Amino acid sequence: MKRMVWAGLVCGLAMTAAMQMAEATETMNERYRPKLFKQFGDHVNTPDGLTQDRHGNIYMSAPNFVDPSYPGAIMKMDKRTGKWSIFMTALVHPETGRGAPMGIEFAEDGTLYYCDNQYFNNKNYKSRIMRVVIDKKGEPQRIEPVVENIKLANAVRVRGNAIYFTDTFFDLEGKNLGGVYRVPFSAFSQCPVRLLPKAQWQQDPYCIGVTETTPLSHRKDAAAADGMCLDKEGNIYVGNFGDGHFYIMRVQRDGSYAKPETLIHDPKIFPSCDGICYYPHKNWVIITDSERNAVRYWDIKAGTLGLLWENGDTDGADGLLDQPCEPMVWGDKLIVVNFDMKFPGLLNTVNDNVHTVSVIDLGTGGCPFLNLFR
Ligand SMILES: [Ca+2]
Ligand SMILES: [Ca+2]
Ligand SMILES: [Ca+2]
Repeated sequence: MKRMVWAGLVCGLAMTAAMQMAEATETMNERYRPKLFKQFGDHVNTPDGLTQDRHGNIYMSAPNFVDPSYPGAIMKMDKRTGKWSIFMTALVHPETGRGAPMGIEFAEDGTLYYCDNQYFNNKNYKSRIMRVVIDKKGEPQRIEPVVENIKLANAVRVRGNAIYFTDTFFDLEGKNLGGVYRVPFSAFSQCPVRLLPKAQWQQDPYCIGVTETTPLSHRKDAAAADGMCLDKEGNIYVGNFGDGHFYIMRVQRDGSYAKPETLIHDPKIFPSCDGICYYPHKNWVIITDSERNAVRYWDIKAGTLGLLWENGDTDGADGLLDQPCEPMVWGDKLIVVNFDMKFPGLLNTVNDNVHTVSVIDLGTGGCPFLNLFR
């Protein structure tokens, strides 16, 4: 009898604690409830990457994998009018006949760089980093490859005199590796740089870090390095798509980078890292979790993982997350693109025909539109 009373009491206490926690989480979340920022027609059926120019205009890539009858394109939203238009269609790869822009970012000189992810068309090193030369009026003039021989070019960042990008698959026997690359502008001033084949990654002067995925049993996804960003000190953050393993690469005094060091590897809490971005005001790295329809953040100073929002399976018409991929701080808002291209084991079950971008109000204290700490 006594035991039963104790059991009841303990159970009651646990329930109260759980309810309080649920309430606390609910309160925290409601402030960050995503709203619909933009819904596209089928010409943008698989949106992915995000960036902004110095005026705060938004650019979003659409590789259009789900319905390839539409070309890969980069869309632009004019900040002043809020109107979206096609900025450019992506350069088609001569062998695959497709252009598939993913990660995008502007250099300070106004050149736009983007990842051309050919891996879903051809796994044999067809992906590239592309450069879009833009004229004084802001119109694209020409597109050319600057780095070739990539497996799956995913995220790109531009900092100082170099570009940084991730390659999500190495496809080497027995290990599920992905990499972080740094290529200085000077290396492609005359002609494109070619990376070494992955079997020789240790000799590749441009490979500055390697990450490894331990596939989860419910997903069996070996995808490694996906999202990447830098903080204001120049440290690099990178996370794996397949298992959420999240790393820092600390910048050294001579400007080189230390090997990736684990910050979080706990797939029960955080099982998939897609895009990440830096939020200077709070010194956070904002992270999308593709499996759980969640936006998380790494608080750099506290060394803790937090949750901004998560929701169940949805088509996204109400602005909720539908397999979020790239996040971007834009003024006092967080813009989140919804990839909506299901892989086994993700919450997202349907590549529905509602193609959306979400917005989360960060409250006061966003960052300037020209965000050099992307
Ligand atoms: Ca990505
Ligand atoms: Ca959707
Ligand atoms: Ca969906």
